[in-house]
Amino acid sequence: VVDVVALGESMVTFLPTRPGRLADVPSFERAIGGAESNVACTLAAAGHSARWVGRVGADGFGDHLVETIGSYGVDVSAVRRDPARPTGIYFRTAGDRATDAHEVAYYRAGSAASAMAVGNVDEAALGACRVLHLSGITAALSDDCLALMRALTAPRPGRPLVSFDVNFRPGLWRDADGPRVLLELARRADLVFVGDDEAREAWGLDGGRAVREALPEPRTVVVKHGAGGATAYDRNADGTEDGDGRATLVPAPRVDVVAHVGAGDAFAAGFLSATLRGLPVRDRLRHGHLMAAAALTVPGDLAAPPARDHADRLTALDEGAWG
Ligand code: KDG
Repeated sequence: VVDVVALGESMVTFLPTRPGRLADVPSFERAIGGAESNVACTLAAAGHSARWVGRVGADGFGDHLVETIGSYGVDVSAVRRDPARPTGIYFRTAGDRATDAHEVAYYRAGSAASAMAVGNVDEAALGACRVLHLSGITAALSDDCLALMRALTAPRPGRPLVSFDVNFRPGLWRDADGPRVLLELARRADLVFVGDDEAREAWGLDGGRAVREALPEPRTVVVKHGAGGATAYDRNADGTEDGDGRATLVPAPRVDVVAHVGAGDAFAAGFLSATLRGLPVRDRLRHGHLMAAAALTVPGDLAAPPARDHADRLTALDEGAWG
């Protein structure tokens, strides 16, 4: 039984070598992206067993993804190669450090990953795990991918803990259905991550309490407030919520942001790592923030997470150190 299985599209990412509009950037550096494999890589780097289930082309970019993600210690044996479809790629601009406003150009329509479907993913590889990590991006890729997401989030005996990062990407949804579909999938998960900006944009919901009210089913809902920290609504076994129904808000450490990309994935990885270790909700949030801080201070998606004993010492600091 592996700790975490993450399913989703990974892409070769092209990061700009200088700031500016996409139209003006003269050259790019190759990196890897993919929200779900980012979570798997960070968890593997943090000492957990992790598997990525995905589909890439039978091309050099596909080789690069499988080899690089594998080099983090992630099990890539269930990744399928599609001889008829290419590996998705995307280009991005550096973006604004404060607001994260940036441009993205995706070349992923008709990608190998968009052909993932019930029936062509390795079912055995998706079982036998403690956590199955998914994101709303997959649901936007194609009708087959959406059907797969519905199957994976359906209630069934022996289901692992289903973790769902909403990851609303307006540019990927082919119609106006995205927000409704994302809400439907989130309600079927056990653990949901969502930014308060996403909740506002997708669902018109303002603030964590409104999000929790719209998502009463998942055991845990984590609402992220960017630099303002994150709030977890976590139900106890008796149906009550931690702190007599109050939420647990943990402020984020202040960091000198290089790029926001990948921070949400790192946060999810830190929260999941602490969840797998049975830590209390405050420490799960703190571990999320520490891994996000590492990702915020590098240009690409992935940063080396702090060593476990170091992270444990930092999360054990008193409230004063955490603002
Ligand atoms: O979370 C980082 C991702 O946005 C990036 O790696 C690309 O998965 C990606 C997406 O579809 O936006």
